Amino acid sequence: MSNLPIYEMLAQAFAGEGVDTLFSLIGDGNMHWATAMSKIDGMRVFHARHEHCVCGMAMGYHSATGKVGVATVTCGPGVTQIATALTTATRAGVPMVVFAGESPINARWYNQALDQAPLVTATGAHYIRAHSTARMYDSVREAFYVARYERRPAVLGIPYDLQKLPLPGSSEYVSSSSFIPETGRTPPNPGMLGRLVERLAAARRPIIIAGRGAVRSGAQAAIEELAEASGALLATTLPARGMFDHNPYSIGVAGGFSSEIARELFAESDLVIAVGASLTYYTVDGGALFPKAFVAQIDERPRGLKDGMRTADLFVRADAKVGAEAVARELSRGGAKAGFRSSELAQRIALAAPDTAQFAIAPGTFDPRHVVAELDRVIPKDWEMVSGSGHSAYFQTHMRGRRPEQFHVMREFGAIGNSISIAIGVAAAKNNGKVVLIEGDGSLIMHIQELETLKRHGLRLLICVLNDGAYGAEVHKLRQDGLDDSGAIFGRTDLVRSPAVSACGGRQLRISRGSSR
Ligand SMILES: Cc1ncc(C[n+]2csc(CCOP(=O)(O)OP(=O)(O)O)c2C)c(N)n1
Ligand SMILES: [Mg+2]
Repeated sequence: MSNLPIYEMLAQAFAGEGVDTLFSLIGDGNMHWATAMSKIDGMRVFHARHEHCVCGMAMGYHSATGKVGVATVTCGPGVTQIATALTTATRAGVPMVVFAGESPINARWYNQALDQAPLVTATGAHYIRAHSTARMYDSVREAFYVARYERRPAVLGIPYDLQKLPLPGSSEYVSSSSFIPETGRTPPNPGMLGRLVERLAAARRPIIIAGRGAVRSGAQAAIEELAEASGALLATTLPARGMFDHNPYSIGVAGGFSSEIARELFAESDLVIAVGASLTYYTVDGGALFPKAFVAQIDERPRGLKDGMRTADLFVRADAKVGAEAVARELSRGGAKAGFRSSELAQRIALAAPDTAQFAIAPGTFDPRHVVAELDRVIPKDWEMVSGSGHSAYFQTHMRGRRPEQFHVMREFGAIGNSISIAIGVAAAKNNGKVVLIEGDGSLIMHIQELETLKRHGLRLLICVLNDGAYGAEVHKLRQDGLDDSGAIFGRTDLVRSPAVSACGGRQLRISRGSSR
């Protein structure tokens, strides 16, 4: 039997998983463990102001590092606060472990008692009731294993009276990493590969869409070569945006955020190949983006039915890089072809404005397209960029020459209010002052208290607020349905004078029409 209390041993187990950064908000359920964590050599602990944001920061930290994000909240009300963050992380495939206490198992009554498991599992996260003192290490390992292997959040619920008992037995902690199956990259089935090559050889207007799977697999060069050999145009999903910006045949983001010329070219396409892209509802714009195309998918985990729609007509199960290389190799036997490509088209793509819609610009305000173009000009290309929510996030997709690995976006659950904490997680990971958050005003203000966290921890973050004084996305929808839009218009908050902004001591720069800077 070890003399140390379980909470100490649990902190050691987290360190054994390679955890070096923790986002925390403490209460009864986690304060012993969180304090033990803070004493571990080299551990960085960030104390936030809302549990939702504690998780958001861990999600941003994962996005910036690829490591499992780790957050801690107290039992009961700490856990009820994180339902939105857990769902967002589940939908975005974020590996995260949340250490949550549980109410004391031996107490007759405890005001914060709550059956946490159904709440957590409803979000799609994994819940572990760690009630066996003998199996505490197994519970930590299971949490990290699920997070890493299934790419989703896991919540550890440990009654806090148990945390104070001594750990029975004194075995060494063995990290979950050693249990993750090493299988190497998946090669394609030759028969399916042959069918895809045949389709591609016959296609006149092919377009390849690369997704997050292509980013993870390092498939960019292989996809560009395949596109060149087959005369295909290149596009990406929103999370993979920027991958082909340097390529003259890149048409940017596929889906609801597509540019006008991308929509036109997709509409003509006879073959779309998705590589490492799951073809969500948004990527295919609800099925409206490429109505004439035969669709093929190269993916480690092809799915026939996704978001209520048929995803593709032909599936090749393969790693994105190995799959793209194999198709290019087979195709090259027939020689390169022009496909969709011509120098005239490259010129049209180069000159096309992403969005030429005409709308009135109210006096004293800017056209958001011009604002984003100017931000693109002045913000160095190597900065990490965190995307906000609301309709203003669309304009940000017009920025060019920024790597997808440095673009942080988690929109799958459609919740606003996440991006400030995601950005803080990225800033904590990078710690270099080269992080920008571009966010809507409604979403930012939802969790603006985290400016204080930024200040207290001395983190540097540039926040650009597209302040239309409204829940702009909702204004559009209300007007479309002929409803009164006043419930979505709150007016432009004076961020310069706002107590939250001045309390954080941040520098504010209000840019309005006619100002010189
Ligand atoms: C948590 C949550 N609450 C409400 C909504 C509904 N909603 C969607 S977009 C939006 C407006 C966002 O406003 P803002 O951040 O200012 O961005 P804008 O659309 O104005 O650019 C709202 C309220 C939501 N998606 N998530
Ligand atoms: Mg707004």
